[in-house]
Amino acid sequence: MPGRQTVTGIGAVLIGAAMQLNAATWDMPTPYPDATFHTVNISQFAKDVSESTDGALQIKVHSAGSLFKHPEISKAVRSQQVPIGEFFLSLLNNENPAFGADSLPFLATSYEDAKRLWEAQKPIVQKLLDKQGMMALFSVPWPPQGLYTKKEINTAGDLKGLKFRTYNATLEKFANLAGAAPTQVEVPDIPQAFSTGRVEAMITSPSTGANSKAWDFLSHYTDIQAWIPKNIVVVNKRSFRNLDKATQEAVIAAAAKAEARGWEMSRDETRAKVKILQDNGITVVQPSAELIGGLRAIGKEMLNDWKRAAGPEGATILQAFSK
Ligand code: PCA
Repeated sequence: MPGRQTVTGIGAVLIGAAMQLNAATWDMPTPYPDATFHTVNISQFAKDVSESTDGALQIKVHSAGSLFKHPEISKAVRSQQVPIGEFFLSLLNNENPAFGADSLPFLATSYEDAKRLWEAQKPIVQKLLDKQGMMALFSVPWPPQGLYTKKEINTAGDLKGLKFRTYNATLEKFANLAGAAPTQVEVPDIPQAFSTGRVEAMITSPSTGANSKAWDFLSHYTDIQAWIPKNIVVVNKRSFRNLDKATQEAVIAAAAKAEARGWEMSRDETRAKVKILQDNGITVVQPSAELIGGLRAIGKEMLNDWKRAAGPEGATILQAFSK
């Protein structure tokens, strides 16, 4: 038996060596810090891929814009500088408004609606990414977006003149229409932007507010639940095709799990993070009817502009969404 043991041992070593030869490591840039639930979900995705491929594919997550800055991530995947990456889907609104449907104010404000919107958007997003040599793996929503300020906000008019932190062109437009002064700031830079007075108000999720320790620099959270934007994880198609069939299938299976898990995490976040805001002294306010009325009027104008810009693709999305 010792002899046989040895053969098995050598065999195992050879198989191990062969696997090492075929093993790939994928660098994956992501924009948000490690504690963000999206990043936690992606780390689990990477772990699932590693386990289900017996280490043949390792995904190394580079969080918080450490490998590529957020606006560069989609381009880095497109040009195959990296095989995989995560970004805020509606950042691509400038390339095609279809990407930005989930950042339109008051179009989809519940998780059920957000899910339907994603189903409506997905075929078109996939087609547009495909033209750029990319493929969507999964998409996960942020909790509903709320309003953070240093004072009570009772009407849309109260936003006039505020230095407003934004994260994409759609929110920038919203801020402009509200008469505020928009400035683009990435999540890791939020605390500094507030503490240096560059900005004094923002619209984002309870997650990002709590993770940024918003109580250090502002006092009010108004729960306007204005939209439910998503992150997306994409792969470069050539990189994906370079994987063997079994590994491709493992990636797709782990992605499906990550999408389901991410939507659940997002729902749980909403309650948990609003409570953290409250526990740390932020005044959590339900919006007045007047405030919501004013913000909805801005949303209506933005939807009309979007419809014009998004053409037939936009119409297809809205039609599928309202079914
Ligand atoms: N957090 C990210 C995107 C949306 C959100 O809730 C941000 O504030 O940039």
